[in-house]
Amino acid sequence: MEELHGKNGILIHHWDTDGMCSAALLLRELEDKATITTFTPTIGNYYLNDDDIADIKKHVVDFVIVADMALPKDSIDFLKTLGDVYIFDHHLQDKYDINLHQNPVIDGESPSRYPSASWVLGEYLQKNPDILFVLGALGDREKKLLDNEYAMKTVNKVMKTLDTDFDTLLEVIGLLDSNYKLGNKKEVERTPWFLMNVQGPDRILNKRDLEENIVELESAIECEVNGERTEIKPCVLYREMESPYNIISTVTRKIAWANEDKIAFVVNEHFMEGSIQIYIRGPMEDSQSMIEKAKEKGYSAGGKSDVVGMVIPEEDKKFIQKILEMLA
Ligand SMILES: [Mn+2]
Repeated sequence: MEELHGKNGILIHHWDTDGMCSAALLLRELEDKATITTFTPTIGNYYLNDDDIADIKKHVVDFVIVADMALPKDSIDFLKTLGDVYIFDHHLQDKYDINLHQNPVIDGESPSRYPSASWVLGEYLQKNPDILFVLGALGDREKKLLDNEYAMKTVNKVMKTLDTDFDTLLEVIGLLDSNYKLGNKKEVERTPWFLMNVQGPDRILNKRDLEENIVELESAIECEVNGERTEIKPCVLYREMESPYNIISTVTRKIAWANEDKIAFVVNEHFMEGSIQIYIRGPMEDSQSMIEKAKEKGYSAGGKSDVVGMVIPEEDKKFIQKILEMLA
């Protein structure tokens, strides 16, 4: 990446562990050779909104790097007006006409060969696999990474060198992801600068503010799980959250696991401004048609047979009722 030396750039990264580790790998490479500002989009949005664009425009840059985020075409078109654009990613997305779009998965490589953006970057920069590589992959796949024989070979090697184990690294992921769960965008943007100097798990495990985050998150989750809820139909437990944190998936899972014959239906209007998060978990007959219904309306939605997650605009609160009616 010698063409970037002596230049000014903005580094846009995903807010999760993989995004921060990928940004840290880039900082290690460029920090003393280029002037770099780290930036994460409004947490929860997989595109650049007007606030993000206004913030980015405050910086005069020659180049933009996007790490671990599949931004839509109009966001990329905006970034191209600022300077040269580089993307390092592993999500499925269209190939863009930019300076460099390094994404082996869209070039036909198997996603199991590239479990994280940190993996893509480490290979691109020709670095030996290290803690940042491994944390990125573990953050994105968690325990599912254990089934990826190819990746685990490298992970095991790195863990051996660092004298650590899988469960300890999962704890590290929990600590690193606590910032975005609390909605702390500034801290997410600062973390790659800390991670670039990390060689093993200890400094992260001993970082006091992260420990405090976990205590705060756990007590908020506890409050929500034990909070008031309505039995809407014999099979549905409905909970309207009060927390401003991004903990809806954990809260829903805990309610569902404690009530196995019921469907946990949880909504939160307090995490994303202007939007409502919805999470549904339990024995559903047709989760796919709910996902389709949301997508038809242009809302972001996804899930599996027993889990559905979606984000809807607050103007369309009625949509919650429609989804509830679809449950037996
Ligand atoms: Mn990723």
